[in-house]
Amino acid sequence: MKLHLGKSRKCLDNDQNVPSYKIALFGDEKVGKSSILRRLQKKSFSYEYEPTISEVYDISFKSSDGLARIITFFDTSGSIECPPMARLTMTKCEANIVVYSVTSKKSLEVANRKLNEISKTKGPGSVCLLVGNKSDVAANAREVSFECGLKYAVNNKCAYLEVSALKNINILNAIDIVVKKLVDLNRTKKKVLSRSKSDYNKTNDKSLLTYRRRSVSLTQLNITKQSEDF
Ligand SMILES: Nc1nc2c(ncn2[C@@H]2O[C@H](COP(=O)(O)OP(=O)(O)OP(=O)(O)O)[C@@H](O)[C@H]2O)c(=O)[nH]1
Ligand SMILES: [Mg+2]
Repeated sequence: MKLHLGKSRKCLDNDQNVPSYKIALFGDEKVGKSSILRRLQKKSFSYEYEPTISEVYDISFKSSDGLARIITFFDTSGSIECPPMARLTMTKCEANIVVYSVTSKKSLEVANRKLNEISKTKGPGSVCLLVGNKSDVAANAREVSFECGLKYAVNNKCAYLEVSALKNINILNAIDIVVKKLVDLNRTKKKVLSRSKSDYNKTNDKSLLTYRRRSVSLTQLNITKQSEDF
């Protein structure tokens, strides 16, 4: 599977046909959310830690289906809690990625709470991915096994992947999984919409007439009632 990161949004702005998605990253502080985005955007890594307040990046992403898409990533703060802001970001984004670090059991608990919040805010069936970052660390530095992370993902009914921003392992795959899910969801939505449209067209005109007649008589009733009030 070959995945690419292409031109920046500025180069693609005029192309109306480029589909776009909004994806947010949530998770405890220092789990590596910004490092994952840095890996995607700049293809680099830094050991330095700079806490994020709130950042938005437009990144052009060519997924395994060969299509380029512009993805607006919302990088959130792991240390500053602002539930209304977080809910707003969750709502406006089509997909949410929740990151924990395999070196911190506490960060998995934080991720679990976020997944619950996302499910409550977005409803069941929203596109969500649980990501265990820092998979490059030595076995004795791990606090969370692959299986343990998977259990949390299964309980929360979301996709799951271990990644490393440092070693560039599974970063593009993670985004590809999310994009695929979004494409599938949009396809299903379109199918349902066109099916309900054709069902509507198939319903005989009689019922439409009855409905119109009823609405007329209701309007008349209203008028009568109003005139009674005077
Ligand atoms: N070993 C290892 N260290 C990583 C990896 N990703 C990030 N780090 C380090 O973890 C620290 C925190 O990374 P950030 O990307 O700033 O974490 P964050 O989740 O954005 O943190 P906040 O902005 O505070 O929420 C930095 O020192 C990174 O160098 C990784 O894949 N492996
Ligand atoms: Mg950050």
